[in-house]
Amino acid sequence: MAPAVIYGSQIDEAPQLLNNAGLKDFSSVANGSYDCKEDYNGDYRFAPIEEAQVSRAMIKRYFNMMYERAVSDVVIIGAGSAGLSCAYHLATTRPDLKITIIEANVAPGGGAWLGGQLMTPMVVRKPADRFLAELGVPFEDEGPFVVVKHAALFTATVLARVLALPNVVLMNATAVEDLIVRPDPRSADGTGQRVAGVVTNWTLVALNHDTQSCMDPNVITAPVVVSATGHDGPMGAFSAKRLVSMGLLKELGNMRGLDMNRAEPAIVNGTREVAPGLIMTGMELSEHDGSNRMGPTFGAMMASGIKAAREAIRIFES
Ligand code: 48N
Repeated sequence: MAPAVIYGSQIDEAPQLLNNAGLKDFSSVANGSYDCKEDYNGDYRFAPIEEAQVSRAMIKRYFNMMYERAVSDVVIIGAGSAGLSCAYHLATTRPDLKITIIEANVAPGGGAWLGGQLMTPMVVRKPADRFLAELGVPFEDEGPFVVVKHAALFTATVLARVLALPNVVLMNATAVEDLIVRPDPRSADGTGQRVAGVVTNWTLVALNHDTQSCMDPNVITAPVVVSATGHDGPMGAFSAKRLVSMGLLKELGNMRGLDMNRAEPAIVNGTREVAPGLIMTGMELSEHDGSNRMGPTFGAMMASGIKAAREAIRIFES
């Protein structure tokens, strides 16, 4: 008996699936009236499936995405508050751009799941509250600043908004372990380099290069890279440190002590293209420039991310 069209994907194990599901044929599945039942009184029944269908549903989508995003317009390294704010502003302002976010952790969000020292409320100084309003994140107004009742409310909201945008893809549990560089045609003496993409690997591999023989990486090319890798963590300040080791930055500025009033404008106003093709945003910039840290207030991360997006647009439009 030739297997019927399998709902959702063609697999050649159809007879086994019929047998596993106790079905005579797939007509009930193919026309959507399949044998399932939302009954919470002890008779909840799922539509039948063959394990291979699950694998193929994931493999088809993920590797098509990897194939398509091997050439991206913008790569954002780091899905913390700065990287996600950049992704949101860039993707909504320029829906034509293919934006690929690379995040080392399984869970995106960086340090923005808590307000500070396990406390959950998130403080955002005005005027950065305007970004919260744009996202639809509720907050309590305290005059010069606002408070989001739980940091996760901001982070989950901006993450959801970003992932719903058709021109954004997120590769989490994936680390950027190097930068792609090319000769910079704009350099005065022709010896300059410009960043032209990223070198990636599964994070667990990237963290274990000294415990196993090298597993070679993957590459994603992009004319603009935005680095938002933060100031601490297993790979914090990744691009700032790599710029030093590759000779594109003389030395790290190293983050200074906490001064909220000085730190937040310094990070926002300092957000820029720190090397040809590489824009730096968020707390990574404090390591690059030697600016102060601001501690448990997140408005600068949002505004710096937005500025990084505008810098990327400037590059595309120049
Ligand atoms: O949240 P972070 O660490 O970084 P930002 O800049 O988005 O936000 C910083 C903010 O959370 C603060 O530190 C606050 C304001 N405190 C300031 C203070 O004074 O202490 O997110 C960076 C993300 C993380 O999710 C990392 O996992 C990821 O970047 N990451 C990487 N992803 C891919 N490849 C890498 N090499 C890499 N390195 C870091």
